[in-house]
Amino acid sequence: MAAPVVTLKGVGGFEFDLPTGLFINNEFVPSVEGLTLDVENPATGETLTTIASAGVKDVNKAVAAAQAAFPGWRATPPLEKSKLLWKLAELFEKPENKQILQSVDVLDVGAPAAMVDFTLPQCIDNLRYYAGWADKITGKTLHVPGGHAYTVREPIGVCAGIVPWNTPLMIAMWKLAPALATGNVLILKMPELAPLCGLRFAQLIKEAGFPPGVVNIITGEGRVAGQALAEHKDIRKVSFTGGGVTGRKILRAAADSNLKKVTLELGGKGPTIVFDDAQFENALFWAFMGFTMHNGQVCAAGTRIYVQEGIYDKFIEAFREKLAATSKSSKVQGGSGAEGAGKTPVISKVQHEKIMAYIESGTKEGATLLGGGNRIGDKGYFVEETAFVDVKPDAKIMKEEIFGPVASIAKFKTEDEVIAAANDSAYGLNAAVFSSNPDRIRKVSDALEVGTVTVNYWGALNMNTPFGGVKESGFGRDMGEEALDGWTQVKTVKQLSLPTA
Ligand code: TXE
Repeated sequence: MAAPVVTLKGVGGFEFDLPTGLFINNEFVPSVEGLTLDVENPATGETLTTIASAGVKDVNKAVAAAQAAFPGWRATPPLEKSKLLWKLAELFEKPENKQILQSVDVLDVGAPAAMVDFTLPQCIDNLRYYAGWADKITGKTLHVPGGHAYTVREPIGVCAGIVPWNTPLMIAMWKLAPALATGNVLILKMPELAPLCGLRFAQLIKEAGFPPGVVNIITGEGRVAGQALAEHKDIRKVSFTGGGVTGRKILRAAADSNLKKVTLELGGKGPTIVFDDAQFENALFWAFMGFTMHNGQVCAAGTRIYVQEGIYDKFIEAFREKLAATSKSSKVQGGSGAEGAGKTPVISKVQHEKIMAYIESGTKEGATLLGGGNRIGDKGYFVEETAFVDVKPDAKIMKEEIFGPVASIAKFKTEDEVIAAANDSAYGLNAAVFSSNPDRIRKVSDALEVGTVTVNYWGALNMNTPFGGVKESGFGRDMGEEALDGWTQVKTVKQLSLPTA
């Protein structure tokens, strides 16, 4: 039995159909136990639609489908894999598909237009980049006493990708493209708060011609479907992007089941460091963008801003003006996020309440509010861009990932002082450094305990540069050649040279 199809209204009011089922073996099916999930529009708080929600039996079905598909996909010639990935990229590019994919991220994520304009091309680049890798997965030839050895990089088998809600389409493609290029089969678990893009790109997977079972896409609750994937004995690898609490649960489940391979990208508390010798307007632009982009619901958000004393007063004044200007326009346009214009909402009531509680804690712990700090409107989940100054190093808003548009600003004197402050964090995903002194840039970049440093800009995502964290930001890399390590395992073959008879 096929799952029902619903009709939704996209940005600008056009109508499109979307299947509501679990995508297993290239078919959309309802949950075996009849489980369903309501999907909310965060701009209004209203239910957008109801879709299937995977239970344990559905996860088992998806794993069985993937297992059956693995031998065939593994044996598929690399260039055939490339062609299918390339075809999927072409389908993403078709205007009608583009419009739907971007609309669903606006509908259930509440994503701003600027964000979907960035993420969709990123998805396409990723698919093409890894299409190019499919026939370049090579090993090494090594000399051993009395013979030789070689290594091959093999697929891991049935893998799972667990996707977060902030940029679900883009992060799903970060997992799908390298997983398939290296010969794995995949079950993608879309986030319960923003699952709709998964239903649309599932249709495109089928249209591109991927064999049944190679990609299975399930929607459902993390504590049920996600946990079942993490515990499954026949899944050999989980690639997870999300919060630290959930990341730890997945590691525990892997340890308690079959010791599956796990890679984790768990967000951060990125430092933005502005030296006196930085180009002022450039630094101001990126520092502001770094914590406001997508309402700060970005793992790489630059939410700790350190400014050197020589320009501190001028920088703070300019920052205050920017906040005031944004807040004014937010109030005029508040509530229009669903149409993709003006201020957009944060993902959910829970996230909104969490952000407001952090803002309250900032004032309670003695920081000074520079601007923002208020909820916008009484419908949906909108909040003003907010910044605090004089934030103490151990304040909650300086230490914890808020995942909202809240920046904590502090003054510093010396390079060594700011390096110590920037590294005084459990996280280590990324940092941004603003300076015009090459020696200083080199010294500070070397000393920062993070996976990525950007210099004189913020925002670290290109398909050919590896992205991931150190410390409690996790381990493993998305994008770049390095992501291939997480989707392959190395086999060594050794051979003695026997004397010829
Ligand atoms: O994410 P979860 P939540 C951070 C951010 C945010 C916090 C909590 O600080 O405020 O995490 O967000 C699935 N086993 N990030 O709770 O739970 C879930 O269904 C397996 C940073 O919404 O991490 C979804 O698909 N899977 C992050 C995915 O995990 C489980 C982006 C992410 O949800 C599961 C998002 C379980 N037991 C939040 N429980 C980043 N790194 O960018 C849930 N899931």
